[in-house]
Amino acid sequence: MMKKINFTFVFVAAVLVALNSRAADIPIPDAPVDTPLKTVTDAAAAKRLAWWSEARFGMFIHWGLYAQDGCFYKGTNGSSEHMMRHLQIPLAEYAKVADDFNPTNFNADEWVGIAKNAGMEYMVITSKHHDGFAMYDSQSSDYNIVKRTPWKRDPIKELADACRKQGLKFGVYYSLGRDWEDPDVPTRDGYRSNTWDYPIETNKVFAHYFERKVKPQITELLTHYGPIAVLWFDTPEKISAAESQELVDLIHKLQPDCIINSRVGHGLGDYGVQEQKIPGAGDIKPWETCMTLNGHWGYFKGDEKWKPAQTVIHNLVDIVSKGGNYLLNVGPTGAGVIPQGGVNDLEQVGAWMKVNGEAIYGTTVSPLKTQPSWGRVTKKGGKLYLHVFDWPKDGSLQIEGLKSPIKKAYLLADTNTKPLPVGSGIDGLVRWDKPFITLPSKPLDPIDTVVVLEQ
Ligand code: FHN
Repeated sequence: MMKKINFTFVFVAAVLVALNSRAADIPIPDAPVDTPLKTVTDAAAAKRLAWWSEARFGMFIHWGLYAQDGCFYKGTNGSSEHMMRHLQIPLAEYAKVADDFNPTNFNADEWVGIAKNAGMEYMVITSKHHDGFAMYDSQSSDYNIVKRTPWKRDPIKELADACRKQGLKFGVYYSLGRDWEDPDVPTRDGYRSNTWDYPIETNKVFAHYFERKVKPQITELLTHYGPIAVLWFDTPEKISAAESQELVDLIHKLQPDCIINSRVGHGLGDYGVQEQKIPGAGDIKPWETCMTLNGHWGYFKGDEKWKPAQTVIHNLVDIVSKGGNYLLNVGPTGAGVIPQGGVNDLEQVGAWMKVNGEAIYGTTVSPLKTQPSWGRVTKKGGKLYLHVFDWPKDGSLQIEGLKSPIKKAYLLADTNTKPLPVGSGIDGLVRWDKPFITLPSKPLDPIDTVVVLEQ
């Protein structure tokens, strides 16, 4: 009997060790559980969100010291923008990466042009990620791109100016509850803290970091760079409800029109975050899916697994048909370049958006009870936009559950809006709530051809 127990114990211990060691090297950063938004959009929030609900599609950018060598450090794979944590690089060593960070190929107008050409209407870039390094000329912390790199330029300023010039809204990401430079940033059981430079979690006082770094940096971001359209907080971790509220009040005082996401913490913020996923159904409150274009947020050298343009377009349509926004991420290189594979993708998405953007911008959640098997539906005013992914072989498209009769049907890409026949039901009866639309034999766009129903 003893032998059996021993064996079991050894086996269980071995499994635990294996799991634990595997846990240590899981590269993909975990998404915090997003607290559901307590604040249903009040009138002020609805006003702030008006442009955002129109925009529907934005560019997310993760750029920082980790990009210098594609998330590798001295030849070792750091797995992601969490490189400093994954490899437990001492702060003094990690800071030296800045000594060589010199992105001479950076061109703000080019980055904004790529976003604009893709049909994106806003941009959100990391002003400070978990490594605590400010990607702007921070007056409250010398640990920043202007003071610590040979490049000495402020990309936040240059991108803010370029966005304004090209008509995009500009926003910043800020890592709220994870900062591996500051000694006072605890996380739950230290699981995402800097425990290698600052090993004693109980010594860490979040309020000190909040007063010393968070509030001064949020203040300077909202006072030195013109209109900031979005403050995109991340990983609120150990922030208190009072501190979350204090941040919201500070932001509204400095820039009342600035939109705040739900990761400011404690159910506050103007919209909810879905990370790397699209919910099955929509939500009564505004929400946004943020997603990588390849497999990493920060530039990871060798990751060429770009989502095909078809996937991006279908994701965008799916999200918008459920009332959400799509914030799609690129990770520029240490030289300041958005990888060509991502640019090629976004060019194809932009070509589709140039023809079909009307069926995305300013549309709202589909009025149909269920998502049709052949695609998705978006709505704007008296028009329904039928996004047909799978073209019916018999050329007949059925709609279920209309709430009012169709006055006219035509292909969005058909500039002559030649009416499409709206046929009768299979039993010969014309069911206005379940019409059939006779389509051309071939779709105009194999990825998504849009049929417009005017009601
Ligand atoms: O740990 C971060 C991660 O690096 C990335 O910034 C994502 C983007 O939403 N947020 C955290 C993981 O949820």
